[in-house]
Amino acid sequence: MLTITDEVRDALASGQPVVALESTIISHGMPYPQNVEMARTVEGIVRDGGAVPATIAVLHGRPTIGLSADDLELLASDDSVIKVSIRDLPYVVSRGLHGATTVASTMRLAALAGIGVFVTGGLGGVHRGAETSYDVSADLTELSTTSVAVVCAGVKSILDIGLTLEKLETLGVPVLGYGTDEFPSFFSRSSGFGAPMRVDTAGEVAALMQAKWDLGLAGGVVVANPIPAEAEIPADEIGAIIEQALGDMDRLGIRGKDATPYLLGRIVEITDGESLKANIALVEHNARLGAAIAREYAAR
Ligand code: PSU
Ligand code: MN
Repeated sequence: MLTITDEVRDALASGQPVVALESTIISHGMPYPQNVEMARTVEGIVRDGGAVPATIAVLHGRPTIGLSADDLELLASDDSVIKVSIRDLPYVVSRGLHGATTVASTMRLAALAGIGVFVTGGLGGVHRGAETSYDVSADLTELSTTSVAVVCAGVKSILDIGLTLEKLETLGVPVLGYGTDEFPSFFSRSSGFGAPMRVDTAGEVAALMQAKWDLGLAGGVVVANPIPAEAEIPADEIGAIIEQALGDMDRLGIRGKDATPYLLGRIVEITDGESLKANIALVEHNARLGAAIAREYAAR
């Protein structure tokens, strides 16, 4: 049921490094046209890093691995594109719709295609107030079963970071601080929470991936790569802005799958675009690391 470009198929068949990229970040995570510029740039960074980029989405109901420039433009600008997590996949596929895939559904489609490394910006997780809303991203359950390493900049404090880390522990998901003892919080290098484990090289990540899967421990690995210092928004500065965005969301009664896109957009508005710059910088930074990990993993 997958459409895979010849380039990606050939790379996988010959054991060359491939890096999966998600599309919700394009369609529902950033405004146009910065989103499509980001998508193109990130693919270029993966290529420069010696790996083949495979951006993943559902187009005309077909799960598609590897996208053209026109596909990226459509995902970035067409309002009919649906945010597709795991539970939404059958709907968009059976109806022939366009879908932008989240971390969860991108992981699943990457795994079906045979791709083991995936680069994104931030993971979904346990939302603040989840004790009453039950809002826990399917990204976490997917990480418990699908064997793909996910390079991210941690999770931002629109979520409950502590509960997200607890849930990942329960689900048996290794969470690696890359070159850091502290778990990063997306816009900021710090979060107040320790990284459960630390690694310092792409080779160490690849070795851990292999050890996990050789042990028969199916499921993902989270590689938490802090935003570069020159691009970060300090935690105390972004904290108040996130509180404001959460308050606005509550007043508007927004919840469920619309929560994360609303909050991301609102934070861009409140910061007058500063958060968008940071977001783009951290995704680019993750793309460099993801390519290096894919190369190390392919060489094992
Ligand atoms: N965090 C970000 N940017 C994003 C997302 C999360 O900083 O674009 C997206 C990812 O696609 C993630 C999804 O998988 O939001 C989580 O949505 P939900 O909480 O509805 O599962
Ligand atoms: Mn949710």
